[in-house]
Amino acid sequence: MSFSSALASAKQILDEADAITVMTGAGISAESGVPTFRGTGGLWKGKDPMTLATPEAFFADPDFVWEWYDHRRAELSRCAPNAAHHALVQLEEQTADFTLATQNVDGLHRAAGSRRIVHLHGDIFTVRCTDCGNERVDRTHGWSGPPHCARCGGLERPGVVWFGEALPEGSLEAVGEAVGRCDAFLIIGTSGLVWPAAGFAGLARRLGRPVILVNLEPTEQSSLATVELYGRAGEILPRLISG
Ligand code: BJW
Ligand code: ZN
Repeated sequence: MSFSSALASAKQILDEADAITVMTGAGISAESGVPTFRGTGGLWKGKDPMTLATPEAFFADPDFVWEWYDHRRAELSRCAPNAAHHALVQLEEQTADFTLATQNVDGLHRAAGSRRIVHLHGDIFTVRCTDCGNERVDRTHGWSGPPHCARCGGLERPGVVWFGEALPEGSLEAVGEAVGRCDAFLIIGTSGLVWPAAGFAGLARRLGRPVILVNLEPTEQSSLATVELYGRAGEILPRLISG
């Protein structure tokens, strides 16, 4: 199928849908200057994720892990939503039942104006006490050493979901229900390698819902897609979601 006929099919699916569920990954923020995790130039390039994104790594060396997150928070504070984030705000406005499930922790969907968001992997700008669980929003950076809780003095950690950790309470149920109700499932900019988020494409497919996939290149989930659109999300989404 040519790109233009795939685009026309995908547009028709979205136009006819009363309920749409979207799953985004790091690729949607790439054109905002946020590095993805995997691949050339990715955040994991030359690094072992297990030394940075597990609770064991954090408790073994909180200074090292916080240094990495502080650096990313500083970089992110200079990034703004791109045309793909904005297109999803428009899609939300024109859709009666809309859910945006994101694996991203960068806050760019919220900054663009999306409202019905489920953050499956947390939020890099929240900080949580490892002793009393108190959570707070903190957009500052340039820290020297890990922060500590104002309530109990405990060590604070980034409010993100690391490997081996459960996803935020109720988040999987919310996305599962949204997939169950949807007339179209749109997957944007994710390698589809990280579970349980990766499982929703298969669920949509098993339920017979059309699956539209937008990515730079084929992914683990391409075989599940009804329509595949390859290219930059920031270029494809405004064409897919117009007027
Ligand atoms: C573009 C583009 C452009 C680029 N336009 N596209 C087997 C089965 C099931 C589970 C497992 C399993 N083996 C191991 C597990 C568990 C594990 C897992 O999935 N591991 C896999 C790696 C194998 N999962 C977990 O541990 C999860 N928890 C869990 O399972 O808990 C069980 C439990 C239950 C009850 C109690 C206790 C435990 C948690 C997963 C947490 C993931 N966390 C991270 C880090 C977040 C914090 C941080 O940011 O530092 O989340 S890992 C990282 O990967 C991050 C991302 O959200 C996630 C997904 O990455 P994403 O978004 O797909 O990015 P990339 O880089 O992979 O891909 C980018 C894509 O964009 C590419 O395809 C590009 O082509 C594309 N692209 N530019 C369009 N302009
Ligand atoms: Zn505390």
